[in-house]
Amino acid sequence: LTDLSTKRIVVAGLGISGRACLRFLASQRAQVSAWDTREQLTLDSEIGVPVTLGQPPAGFWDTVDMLVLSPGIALDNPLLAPVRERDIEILGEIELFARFNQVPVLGVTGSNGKTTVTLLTHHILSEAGLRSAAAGNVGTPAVDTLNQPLDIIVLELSSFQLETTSHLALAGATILNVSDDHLDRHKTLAAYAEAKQRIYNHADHALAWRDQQLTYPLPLAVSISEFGLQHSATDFGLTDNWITWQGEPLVDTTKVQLMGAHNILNIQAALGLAIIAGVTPAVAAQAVYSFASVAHRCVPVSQAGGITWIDDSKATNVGATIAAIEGLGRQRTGKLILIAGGDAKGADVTALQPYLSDYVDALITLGRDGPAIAALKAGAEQTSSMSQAVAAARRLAAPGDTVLLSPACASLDMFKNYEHRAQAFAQAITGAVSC
Ligand code: UMA
Ligand code: ADP
Repeated sequence: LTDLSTKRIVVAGLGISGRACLRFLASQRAQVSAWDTREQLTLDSEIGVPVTLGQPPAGFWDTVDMLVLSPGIALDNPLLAPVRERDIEILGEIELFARFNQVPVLGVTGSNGKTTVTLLTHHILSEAGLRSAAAGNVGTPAVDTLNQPLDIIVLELSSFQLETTSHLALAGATILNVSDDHLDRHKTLAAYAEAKQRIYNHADHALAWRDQQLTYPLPLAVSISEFGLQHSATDFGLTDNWITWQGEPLVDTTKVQLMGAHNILNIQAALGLAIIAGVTPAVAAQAVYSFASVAHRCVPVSQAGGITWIDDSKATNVGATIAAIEGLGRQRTGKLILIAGGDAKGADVTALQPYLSDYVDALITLGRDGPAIAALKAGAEQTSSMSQAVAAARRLAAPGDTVLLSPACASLDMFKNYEHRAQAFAQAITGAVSC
């Protein structure tokens, strides 16, 4: 399974994941070449192996044993038809990692909260004195952790990565939640949830959210712990602002740095994973207090004009925006003004409607699916740039009010990525206030 020196391997996709695979495969002395389906690709550094761009030439696949597919390339991409016809093994970077890894691994998936839970778990494990690494969808390729001196690895796993993974052994695994996302690629919620379920295939222990059946392993064979915002005498619960574990108070939620009810669930999940890894509940709890919010996830970025400006640019789906609106809306004193819109990736945005009416005082939209979101609330203002959206918010807001950027959409129709969108938001705030 792990001798690759006789294999002829194509790595598809020359991004972060593909390049890491190329480096790893070279270290295994495999015969490797690279392929990117884009016709035009400017390579910013030396790849070191033959590179094919666009449609491969005739006979290309005849001499290939294995295809390592980047997560950004869909399994049903028509260019992969000859690969399937020839029965060439298709796997992803995480599967490659799984076949070589010797270190215990914790796995995190879900529609929202993956990065927060991955980084928080890693923080708790590090504070407990373990040599831990956070890798996977969070940004550091999993294969880059191979052969490092580590005690434990926390892997953030996207549905795209799980689709091409079959042997990933996990000491603990969680599906945090499942809501509409990436339906442009997975087509149905059922197919998307099925990809996420793969995280439990070789897991020793599962952590599931009491409020959502889709987060439980099917069949319910592995041992399971539960988290949720209810009282619980046996697992994680919430009583009088305290996160409890087996009925005992563990974390005072009024003293943590993360905002919103959704982050209470995230903290419970991270505590659960750390406990599975052998950290004592008391040590894990102490570490939670020193964890700061992750940038672009419901984080206040300015008080300009006496207004609280909140950057939740990473809210790239409806579920994340609902969590932000509900969390901030419940505790608001002034008006809540929402800026939303972008590329909804095929999702139905109408689920936002009740939250827009209950908690949002004014709605400003932008981007490709801005009109569909604007249609959900009377008086919504449609704009065509971030600076226009922020200027509109500035006009509507008074000191004491909150302006929330939580787009419910991907950013790629207008920006390079969600960080770029957040940067445009921050710059526009400075511009709007100095006008
Ligand atoms: N490419 C093709 N054909 C395609 C699509 C892409 O050839 O149809 C090529 C591109 O030309 C480019 C390369 O593939 O050269 C890009 O590969 P990629 O899209 O798989 O992205 P990477 O740079 O390898 O980054 C990936 C993850 N990206 C995706 O899943 C889209 C990163 O997650 C992850 O951090 C990284 O591996 C390391 O594991 C990003 C992401 O957006 C953050 N993830 C999605 C999300 O969180 O919602 C799932
Ligand atoms: P992911 O890695 O799954 O995208 P992040 O931690 O990066 O998750 O958060 C992405 C977005 O989802 C942010 O807008 C954040 O505020 C929101 N979010 C985080 N955790 C949850 C949760 N448990 N439920 C709903 N939304 C959440």
